[in-house]
Amino acid sequence: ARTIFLKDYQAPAFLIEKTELHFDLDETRTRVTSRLVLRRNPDLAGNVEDTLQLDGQDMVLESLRIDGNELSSNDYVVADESLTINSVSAFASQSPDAGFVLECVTVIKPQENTSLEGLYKSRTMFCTQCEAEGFRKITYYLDRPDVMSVFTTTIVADKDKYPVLLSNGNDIAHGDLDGGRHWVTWEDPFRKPCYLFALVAGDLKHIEDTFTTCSQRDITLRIFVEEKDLDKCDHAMDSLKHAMRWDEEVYGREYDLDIFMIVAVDDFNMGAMENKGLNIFNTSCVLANPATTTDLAFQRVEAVVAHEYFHNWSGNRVTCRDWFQLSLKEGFTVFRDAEFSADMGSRSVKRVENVSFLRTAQFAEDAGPMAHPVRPDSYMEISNFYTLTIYEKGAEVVRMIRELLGPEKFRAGSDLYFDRHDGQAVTTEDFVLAMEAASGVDLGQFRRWYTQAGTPQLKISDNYDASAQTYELLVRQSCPPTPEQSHKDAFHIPLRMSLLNADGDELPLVLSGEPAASDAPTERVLDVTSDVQSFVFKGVKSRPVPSLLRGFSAPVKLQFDYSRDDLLFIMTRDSDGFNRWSAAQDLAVAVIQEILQQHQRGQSPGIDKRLLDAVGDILRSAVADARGSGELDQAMLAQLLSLPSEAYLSELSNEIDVDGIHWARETLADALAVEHAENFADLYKLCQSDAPYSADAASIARRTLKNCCLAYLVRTQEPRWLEICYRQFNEAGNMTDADAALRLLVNSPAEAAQPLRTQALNDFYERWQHESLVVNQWFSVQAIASRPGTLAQVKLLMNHKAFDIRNPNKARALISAFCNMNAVNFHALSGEGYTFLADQVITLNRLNPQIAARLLTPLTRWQKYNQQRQHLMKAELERIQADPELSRDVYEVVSKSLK
Ligand code: B3K
Ligand code: ZN
Repeated sequence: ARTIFLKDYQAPAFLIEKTELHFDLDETRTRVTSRLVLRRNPDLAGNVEDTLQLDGQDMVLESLRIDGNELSSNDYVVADESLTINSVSAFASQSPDAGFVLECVTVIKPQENTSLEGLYKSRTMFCTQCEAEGFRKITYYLDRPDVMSVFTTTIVADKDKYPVLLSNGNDIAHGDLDGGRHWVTWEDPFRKPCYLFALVAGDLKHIEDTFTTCSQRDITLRIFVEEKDLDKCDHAMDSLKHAMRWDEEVYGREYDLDIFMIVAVDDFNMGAMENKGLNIFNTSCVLANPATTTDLAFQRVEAVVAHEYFHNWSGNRVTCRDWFQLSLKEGFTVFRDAEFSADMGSRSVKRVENVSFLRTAQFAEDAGPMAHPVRPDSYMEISNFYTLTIYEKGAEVVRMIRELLGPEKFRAGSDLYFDRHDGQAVTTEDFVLAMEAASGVDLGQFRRWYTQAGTPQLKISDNYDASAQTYELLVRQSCPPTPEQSHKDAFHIPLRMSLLNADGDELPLVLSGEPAASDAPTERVLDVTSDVQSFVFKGVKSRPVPSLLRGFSAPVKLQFDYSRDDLLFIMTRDSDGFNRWSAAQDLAVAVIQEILQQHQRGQSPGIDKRLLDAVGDILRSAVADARGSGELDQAMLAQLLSLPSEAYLSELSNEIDVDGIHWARETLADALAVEHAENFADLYKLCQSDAPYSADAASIARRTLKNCCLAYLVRTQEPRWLEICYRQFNEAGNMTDADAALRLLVNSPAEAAQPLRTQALNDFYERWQHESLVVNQWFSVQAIASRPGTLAQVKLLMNHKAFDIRNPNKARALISAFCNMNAVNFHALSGEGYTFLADQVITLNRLNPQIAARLLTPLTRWQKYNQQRQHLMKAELERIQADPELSRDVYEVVSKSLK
């Protein structure tokens, strides 16, 4: 298969000034007529290109004209993925420099399009997904983001079946036709690349609201859904208005069109898409209602609505020159949405959630065969590069820039970036240049974060000299090799830190060589730039405990030889909320690893009492707070009481002991439950509330903490707690509490749980069978149960009438949940988990290559398992590789992971 390289980038030889599309919608044969005004790109010196090659696939060409002159089949070549016109000037009525009109009629079959890319049917509606390269499945075009055009779109369809016809921009005309058909013409005044084009047609209902912008313009906001979902739109609408205001206040960005629309569709490959003025959402990322939606999903809706909205500036007004620059819009926009969520809820909890995710999943990607830089150098299939590295690590890179510039200069940098490049398709380099120009900060070495893959390691040791009253931090950085990059140069790492004295107070930080100052800062960002670097602080009167990498100021693995007492100290005394949590995690990791080693040596586990006691202290303060002032952040308490995930423990291992990790973590959790049952019970009761459901941060925090307590209580296996759990399931007034209880019943190994679980699962399905998103939850709850026999149950569920592998949400709910969130069963030594996944990948490879390639991920991580598992995993990868009709998507992932 071909590989595309960044170094081969060339500006387009032709530009498309104007794009007029006409869709005659029909399930089996949709006719697309396009009228493009093109001209030779005048910015390319000496451009005399006369051959025009357009992208296009899976369509039938009916006719082709240039300036009204019909081309015959001798005049062009149609290949699998392109249409080439050998000589434009042979047909154009004037020089191609001055412009010409290309008219093209093609026929496509939306009904047969299971890839969910291009124009397709989702249940009863038509919709599109064009990013990255889906527009080429709609008509022949220059399908690349640096070709920006003004679009006018006319949609013709049956009026009864498709009363609502939408595209980007403003509805400028509409009318009825004979035969029960009608039409609408939309015009988008903003130039855009075709990946931002969208079309929707269906029997949709909507809710409407208005937003008045900072310059007093009234914007119409509409959310379109199927009628049955009209009661699930309010939260998305609130989130949208919050996001619009926030972007004005924090980034000075105002919305530009007069209308902003969101449409919910059931069949969608990812979360949502930021098409200009017409965002298309996976139902799972827009619909929310207390009865059917968990708190987590409420928060996700808020974040995704904001993310897509923010793209209007970071992505649409300023877009990417080519797909290697994807993180330009994605990394920046994830950073923006994370800050938005932090402002809407609890800042430290948001950071904790983000960092947990990053250092579990993105670090694992960095350590795997698909590792790539934030700005990749090459790809086979761009769809495979919508990764955690592009999104999450890309966001961390932007965060580090803010760390280095400070918030004011960062804002000046983003203002300059938007101002300089409005209406342009640019690169990550342009972003960095704007940040440098506005701040005067040199980001020369910092650019390596864009070009070098892998997770840097920081090994820090210290040295206290009592007589000189100096304290040295010796920092060594290194970065393991990744595919195609064996050697790495030193990164520029912002290391936010502080030093704590025995009372937990922060010391003034004066580096040797600096003048002593009475107002020296107590927190600093050290610029780590060399492989080995020493920072010596003076005037340090006693040995301090360093608080390092505060707020996770860089996406690195930090190693410092803290004693457990140091960790306990940081956990309770550090003023940095993130580091308090991080120390608690490190302590729990150390204790779990100790239990695991004892287990591996055949010893019975001894659990460090200091951890048990520390959890007791947290619980007692939480109880006292809940009885009293209620000042503590209950979401943070829940985080502090949650043990590191099996996935994170696996990421930390050189060779993953799947069953050992599960066992050790369960052992510790069970011990905590038994030891502190009374406190958990008190806190569980104190967190009950009769108030009606609200999705505000404090209520979510309270429910999270309550359900965290219930989880420990169910671990005690006492029948009374199983009963209470079952009662919570039955009587819950919202999905968060019902779902939490159901998960606990499904996972409990207690004998008494078995009848309750069966009853609960049956009742749940019975009650929610008409809510497809809730049924998906029901699938995934069962798929992640660590009990033996789960795979057999998953296989049964694949035949359930509510399951459909063509629907990505369902495939994820069952297949992906089992393979990614159920390590003990997926990695069963029989190999049956691997075979199961390979079977599904082979099926999906033909139906939906993007989803197939994504599902494959857990098999590609074979390097981290023992010989026996490696062998079984590779055998399944080879079986997939032997499929003669492998899509480019799956081929790239399989071949790179077997290399
Ligand atoms: N930009 C889209 C992702 C498109 C994925 C294409 N395979 C959604 C987002 O990141 O906002
Ligand atoms: Zn995005």
